[in-house]
Amino acid sequence: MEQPFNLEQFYQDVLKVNGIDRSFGVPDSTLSPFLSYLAAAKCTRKHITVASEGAAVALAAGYYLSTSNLALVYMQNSGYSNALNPLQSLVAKEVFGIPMLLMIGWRGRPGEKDEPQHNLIGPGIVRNLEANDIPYEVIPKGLAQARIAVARLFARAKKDNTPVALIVPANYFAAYEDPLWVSWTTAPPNESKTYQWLSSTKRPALSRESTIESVLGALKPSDVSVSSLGGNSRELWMLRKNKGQSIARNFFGIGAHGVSNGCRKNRVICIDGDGSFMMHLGNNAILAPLPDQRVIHVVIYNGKHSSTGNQPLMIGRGDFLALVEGLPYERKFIVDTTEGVTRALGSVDRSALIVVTVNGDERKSLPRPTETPTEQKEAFMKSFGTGSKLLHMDTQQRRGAVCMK
Ligand SMILES: Cc1ncc(C[n+]2csc(CCOP(=O)(O)OP(=O)(O)O)c2C)c(N)n1
Repeated sequence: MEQPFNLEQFYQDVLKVNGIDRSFGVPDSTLSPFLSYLAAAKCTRKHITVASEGAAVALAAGYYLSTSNLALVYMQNSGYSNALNPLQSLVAKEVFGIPMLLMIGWRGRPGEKDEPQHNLIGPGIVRNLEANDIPYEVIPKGLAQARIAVARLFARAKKDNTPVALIVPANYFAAYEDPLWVSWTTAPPNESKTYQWLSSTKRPALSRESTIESVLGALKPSDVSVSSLGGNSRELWMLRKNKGQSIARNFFGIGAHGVSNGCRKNRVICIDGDGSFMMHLGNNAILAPLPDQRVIHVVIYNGKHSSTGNQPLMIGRGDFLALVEGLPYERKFIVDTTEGVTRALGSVDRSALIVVTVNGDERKSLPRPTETPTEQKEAFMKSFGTGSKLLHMDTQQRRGAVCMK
C-alpha cells in the first residue's frame, strides 16, 4: 500500500518539478497537513491565504500575466463555487484564457460519510468541473504517479490556456508534525495616518473619467495598471486611444496583486470602483500590507454602482471614509482634485490606498475595447518582455511570516 505523501516531497517532486512555486487559496481540512506545511515553510511572496477562492484565482491570473508561470490555487470543493465567477468570467479559455492548477479538497466523496452539505456538494464536483469544461484528474496514490498526473494537467493547461484541476480525497497527505509558527503583526500606528487633501468645494470637481485621466497623467513609465470591470476600464481604454497611446501596459479586469507578486520591479496601479472595492474588502485588507506587494490602489468613490445603472452603494461617504481609516495599507490618501491624485501617486512606491471622491458626471455612452480579450492579454504579457522575471530584491519581511525558503 502506498504511504501518504510526505509534505516536502510532494511540494518538491510533484509541484516544484512541474514549475509551481506559488500557492494561493483558502484552507480546507482535506488538504490541511499540506497547507500547514506551506503556511509554515513558505514566505508570503510564495504562499498567500486569502479571504475568498475568487481572489486566489485572481492572484494566480495576475501572476501568470506578469511571469508566464502557473500558480497553484487551493480550495475545498465547497469553495469551488466561490471561485467560479472569475473562472468563468475572466480566466476561462473562451475569455482571457489563463492557465492555472486548481487543487480541490474532496469533502463528501461518494462512499464516504460526511456532513449533509458535503454529501450534497461532494458527488457533484466532477460534474461541476465538466460543466465548466475544466480538465481534471483525481490525484493518484504515490508520488511518481502524482507527478505524472500533474505534468499531464500542466501540459493541457498550457496547450489550451485553461485552468485545470487536481481533486484530492481525504488522507492523502502525511500528518504535519511541526508546530505551526504564525506571527502576524499589525502595522505600527504612524503608518496608518490618512492624508485628506480635499478642496473646499462641496461638489467634487473630478468625475470618474477625469480622475482616470489624472491617474494616467501621473503614471511613471515603468508603472503597470490594472483597471476593474465596468465604466472605468472603458474610460481608460477610450482615453488611451484618444491620446494615441498603447493599451499594453494596462490589463482590463483582474489580478493587480498577482501581477505585483510576479513582477516586483514595477508599481502596479489598480484603478478600481468603490463598489468593486467593497466586494473585495477582505482580500484588500489581507493583501495590501504584504511586504512583497507593490499595489497602489486608486479607488474612485462615486457612492454608487454606476456601470449597472447607478444603484446606491449603501454605505455613506462618512462610513466609507471611516472604513478606509481602519485598513492596513501603509499610506492612505483621500483626495478630490487632479493635484491631489498627482501628489499622492508621486509620493508612494508600494502599499497605498488613494480614495478619490468624484461627482457623478459621465458620458451617455462609452466605447468598448475593439481588441479581443486574447489580444489584450497577449499585448499585456508581451509588455513585460524578458525583463518580467522576478527581480531579486531584499525579501526581508517586515510583516508576516519570516521567509525561510
Ligand atoms: C461578480 C460580479 N457581480 C456583478 C457584476 C456587475 N457589475 C459590473 S460593473 C458593476 C458596478 C461596479 O461598481 P463600481 O465598482 O463602484 O464602479 P462604477 O460602475 O461605479 O464606476 C457591477 C455590480 C459583475 N461584473 N461581476
